[in-house]
Amino acid sequence: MTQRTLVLVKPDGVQRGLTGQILARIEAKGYTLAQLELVNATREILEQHYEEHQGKPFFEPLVEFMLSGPVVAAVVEGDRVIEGFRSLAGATEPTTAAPGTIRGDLGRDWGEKVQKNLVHGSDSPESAEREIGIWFS
Ligand code: DAT
Ligand code: MG
Repeated sequence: MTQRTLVLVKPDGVQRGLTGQILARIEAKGYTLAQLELVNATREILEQHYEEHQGKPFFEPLVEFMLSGPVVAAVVEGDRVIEGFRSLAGATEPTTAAPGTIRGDLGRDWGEKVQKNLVHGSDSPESAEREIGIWFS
């Protein structure tokens, strides 16, 4: 079942010079980069993108973090890519994300109110289509 997912390399990944490594892992896994762009997010984009998290204690720190520098937005294609990229990314918390995953290998906790965990990946086909529409309209 060929799918599309939205992947973001978050500002920490771009600032740390890890974009190439992260995209290389996606390509090495066999997925296809269908669209790719370096973007300065806006508050409006982020409030839509993270609407499920509005009202949570980390929401404002998350938006501020995502506004702190450019992000790389990509549409990635492949069979079961939504699940596959989430698996490649690892758990939300970089401290406990499994070694071998992007977050587990390249991320850590920085003692801040928001987890800076390098990447975003859509969590369902519905989220993927919604998020692709926000970032690539
Ligand atoms: P994911 O990015 O693994 O899908 P999520 O959708 O639950 O995780 O949360 C979005 C982002 O918000 C996540 O990548 C990092 C941050 N975040 C989530 N839960 C958090 C928490 N309890 N404390 C700090 N930051 C958090
Ligand atoms: Mg999520």
